[in-house]
Amino acid sequence: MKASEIREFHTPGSGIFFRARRRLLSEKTPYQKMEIYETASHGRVLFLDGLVQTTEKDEFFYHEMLVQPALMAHPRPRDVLIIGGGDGGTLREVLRHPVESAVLVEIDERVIAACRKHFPGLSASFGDKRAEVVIGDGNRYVRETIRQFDVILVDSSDPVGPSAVLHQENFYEALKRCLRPGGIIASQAGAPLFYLEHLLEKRVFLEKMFAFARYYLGPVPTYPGGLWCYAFLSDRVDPLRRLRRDVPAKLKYYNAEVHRAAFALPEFLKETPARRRRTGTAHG
Ligand code: AG3
Repeated sequence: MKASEIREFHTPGSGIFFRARRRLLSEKTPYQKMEIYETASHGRVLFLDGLVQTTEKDEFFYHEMLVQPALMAHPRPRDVLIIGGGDGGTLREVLRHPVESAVLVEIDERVIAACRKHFPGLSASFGDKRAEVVIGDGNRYVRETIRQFDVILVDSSDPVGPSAVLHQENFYEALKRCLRPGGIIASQAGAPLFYLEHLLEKRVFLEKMFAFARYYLGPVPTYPGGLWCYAFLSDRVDPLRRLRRDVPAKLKYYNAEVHRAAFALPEFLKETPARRRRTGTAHG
């Protein structure tokens, strides 16, 4: 492979590659290796520890679908908490709504600094008066804060490395304590094709914890498998009832029909871990 081709392995024998026009940044931060490239096909691409986090071309699929379903299902979201999301894309989607505050807790301040410089389309939202950035460990923040929120969004990376704790049961217990009555959590849950076991196990504890614990899906062309899973969690709000009608202008992916369709799950995601072990399904 030529030096100008950058890639992420999804398995030892498959993955995605981009032709890089130029490397804009390569830095070892205290938490991870961060790289930003200008590519021939996808605009700028951010890698953390070798995993594609965002590309200018297809980031809207992910950021709109992580944020808009929860924000549109909540009758009056005032205060929002974002865990992770240092590139600013999730914050941008939140601030399309007339919220009063959006607190973003990011562990790695170098990611924010780099994205403010290299991804203006994502990070312009950091300049908004309603945005408050906390540099720190999201897991620790939710255990220590006395603040409560209407919507909490978990914009983590894969369940390996610095993000691993953000996929665990006791993190969700702590999150729940930060939720106002009627509040909603949405979190990115990963690639159904590669993390199916993990997704099915996670749903077992999420369903015990929340009256409404639903997975929903959307495409993210540059993420492993191309199909991405998110969790919608609430004790009071059914994601498919009483959506607000004031969808923000200028979205590229999300609308009310997409919202409904996203909650329809394919057969392999309806499995339970126990049934799957019994039938020994081959994929995932
Ligand atoms: N957070 C989810 C990234 C997961 C990508 N995984 C991978 N490429 N293996 C993205 C952060 C964007 N705000």
